[in-house]
Amino acid sequence: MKADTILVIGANGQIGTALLPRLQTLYGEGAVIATDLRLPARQTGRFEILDATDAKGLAELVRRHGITQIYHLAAVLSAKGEADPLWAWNLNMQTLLNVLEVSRTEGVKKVFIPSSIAAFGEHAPQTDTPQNAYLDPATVYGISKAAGENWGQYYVKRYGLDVRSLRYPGIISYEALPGGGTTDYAVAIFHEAVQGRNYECFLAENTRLPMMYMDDALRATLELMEAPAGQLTVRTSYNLAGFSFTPAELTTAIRHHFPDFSVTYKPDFRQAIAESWPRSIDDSVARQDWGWKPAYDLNRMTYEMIANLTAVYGRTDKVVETFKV
Ligand code: AKB
Repeated sequence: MKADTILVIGANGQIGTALLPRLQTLYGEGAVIATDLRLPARQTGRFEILDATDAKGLAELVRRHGITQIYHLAAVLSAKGEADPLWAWNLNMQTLLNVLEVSRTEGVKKVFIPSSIAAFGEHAPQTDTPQNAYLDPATVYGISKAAGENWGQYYVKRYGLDVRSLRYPGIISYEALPGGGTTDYAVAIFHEAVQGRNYECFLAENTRLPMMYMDDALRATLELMEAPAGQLTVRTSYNLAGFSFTPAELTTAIRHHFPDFSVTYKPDFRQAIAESWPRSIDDSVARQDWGWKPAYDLNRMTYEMIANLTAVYGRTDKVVETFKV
């Protein structure tokens, strides 16, 4: 157990819900303060209501608990952000700047800020997109991620704050639903299949995107946060890869378990977002700097998702709400 006090912002989201128990195991339940806009359906450990756009409230909480590390996971994702771009920009940037500033003024030792494959746009090579590819994102979410990466690096260089970041691919998990992303189909499809229903996909069947199973995403996050600072050559955000697939390939993998499962395709505005993103990612710098290596492929992830969601839907106290975009 380590003598750090950890603040998780956006603890009720897809990543926060899965990361929280890992941090509690690593640092001790009492050392992790989970926060979000509202209380979670099921609470374990210490939880406080926090609106991270409120700089004063955030600073008061950081001081009161003597926070030494922050995981800032609150954000409006790609598809939802397009419905109200200025709101999404303000929320994503205000919360990020509040986190960086409170960390600088209150002596927080380490900060994790997620970036995304959404930071890339049409001028990045779409296959094996390299670490230093040009960033011209097509969505307001991607613009906020590209700007956020640079703000993180600025705080490292100007103030010596230890800010670390990963460009997450689409993350697939059973613990909580993603909310408003373009890769959400890859989670929604499992919920339908496990409940014996067919699925209507909002992306075209041959749309290839980089994805990752939550277990790998959590391990990458914690390994990056544990890595000696001197080994980190990237202070914007590290490229991170798991595996890539299309909706058609995912359907085939699911049909291995549920042969009657079928998918129809009705691409909507999210198709253009997906087409602006990489198809696969070159994460060799992460592998070299801090030893990153994914453990899951498409088939192993599919098996885990089906096994875990079967258990979830088999329960009477369902922990997953109906899937909404
Ligand atoms: C989204 O689809 O917006 C996110 C992401 C790839 O960052 N899952």
